[in-house]
Amino acid sequence: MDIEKLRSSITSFSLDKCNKGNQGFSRILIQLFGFLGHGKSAFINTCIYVLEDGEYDNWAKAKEEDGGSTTERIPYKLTQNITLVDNRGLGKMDGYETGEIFAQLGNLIPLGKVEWPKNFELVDRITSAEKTMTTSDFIFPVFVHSVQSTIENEKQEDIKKVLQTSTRLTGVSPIVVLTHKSSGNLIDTEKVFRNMGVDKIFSFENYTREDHIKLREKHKEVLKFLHEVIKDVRFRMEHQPQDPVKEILERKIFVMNYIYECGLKAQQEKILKQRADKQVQLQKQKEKQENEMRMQREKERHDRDMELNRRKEELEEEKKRQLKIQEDELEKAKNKRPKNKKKKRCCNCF
Ligand SMILES: Nc1nc2c(ncn2[C@@H]2O[C@H](COP(=O)(O)OP(=O)(O)OP(=O)(O)O)[C@@H](O)[C@H]2O)c(=O)[nH]1
Ligand SMILES: [Mg+2]
Repeated sequence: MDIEKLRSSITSFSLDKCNKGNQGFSRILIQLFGFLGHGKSAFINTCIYVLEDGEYDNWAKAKEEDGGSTTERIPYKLTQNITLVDNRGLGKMDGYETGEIFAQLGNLIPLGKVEWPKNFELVDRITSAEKTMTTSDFIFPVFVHSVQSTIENEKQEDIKKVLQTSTRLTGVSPIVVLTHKSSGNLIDTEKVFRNMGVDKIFSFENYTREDHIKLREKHKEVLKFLHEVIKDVRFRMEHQPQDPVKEILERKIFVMNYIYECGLKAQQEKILKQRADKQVQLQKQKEKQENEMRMQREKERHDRDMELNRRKEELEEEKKRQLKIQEDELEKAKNKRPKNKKKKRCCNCF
């Protein structure tokens, strides 16, 4: 399909025109998620720029020198039936952040400011958002990842789990969008995602404030991406009858269980960590005591040796002193011998 045909099939797409009707949905909500700063907002700008084909603008507030990162869930209407949602980026992938991501993906918390929860606060937010929950959004998850960032083995497992959980939650396998296509390791990153079981991968060099010269291939790739989303939605609408109200309830139960399990796991990990810390502490105490005892023994041995040496020296001294006394007495005795005997002998000589 050429660019114009792709564009018109996207702009004219309507859920009402699906074979089995809209089944209660009024729009496709393409939910972008992924790590902080990987180009989610820039990708939204790219999609709007390509579809409107007018002047470039930083609609989704992609990070610029004076701008910050996205902290709100903001919807951007692309066509009458397609809306993109810029979700808050993941910093790390702990249970709380992923819980928050699934609540966002499941449309269980309202659009707007997003605070990362520190505890079960998320459950309260989901519960209080119940009345305002929109059931008429067909959720389509899209994971955005920059090829400039290498994915270590440990992170691969985390991402894989998040992608699998997103599929179970939404019923749709997330499409992976790779950004910074020309300035990172595209082939290896694609391979990593393929190994995770992802089969739909699109790679882009996003249009940015600095570089937004319109390129036919880039335009076409973006349109192909949107067209793929529509094809997937059509397929699911046709082959898996939908019940939006039931689905959102199921998503709610799923996310609540997920948060509960994460909380439980975090508590178990905390207890295990406390036990391990205690073990380390006891081991340190034992080592300290053993060290002290060893030092005490060494000190005692040293003191004993010193005492022995001292006594030995004293004995030596005493011995020397006795010897000296004996010598002195001998000398004295020698000196006391009568002198006349000698004289007599001398007289005889004369
Ligand atoms: N050259 C180039 N720059 C990009 C690309 N994608 C994003 N950027 C730039 O990378 C920076 C971060 O992109 P954002 O779109 O703000 O990232 P984000 O995922 O929305 O970030 P958070 O909102 O913090 O989660 C911005 O300066 C973008 O202009 C790309 O494909 N190529
Ligand atoms: Mg952003």
